[in-house]
Amino acid sequence: MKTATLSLALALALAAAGALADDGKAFATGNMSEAVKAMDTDHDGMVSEAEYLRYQEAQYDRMKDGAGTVADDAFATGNMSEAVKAMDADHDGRVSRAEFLSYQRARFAKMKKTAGGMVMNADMLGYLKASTF
Ligand SMILES: [Ca+2]
Ligand SMILES: [Ca+2]
Repeated sequence: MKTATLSLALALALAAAGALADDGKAFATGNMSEAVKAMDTDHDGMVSEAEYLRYQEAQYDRMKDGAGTVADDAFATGNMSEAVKAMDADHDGRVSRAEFLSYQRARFAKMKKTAGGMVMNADMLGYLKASTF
């Protein structure tokens, strides 16, 4: 099952970076509602920043290699390279956990929030789907 897990993590990473090719879009958006459900660990219909980052951190942990970081080329090639460049803040060719989470924190900051700073599950889903284009 390792391959399936890696494929899912990669698909989510691709979707997260907003760089899916058309043929991968249905697959990714199909999984997005499951991803939002997985993020909302307390099932209150909203995703807090902590829930979002915990989820992204788990995705990162699935991708990292023996060096404990993720090589740029592990994320993918093509369109993805722009997102990876944005993540790799110190340009060492690897995306560290801190770099990845800082990128994800910035994404969360852009999402529509409730007065309490939460993202409604529907808005999270909308953001994730829109960002695959
Ligand atoms: Ca929640
Ligand atoms: Ca780096």
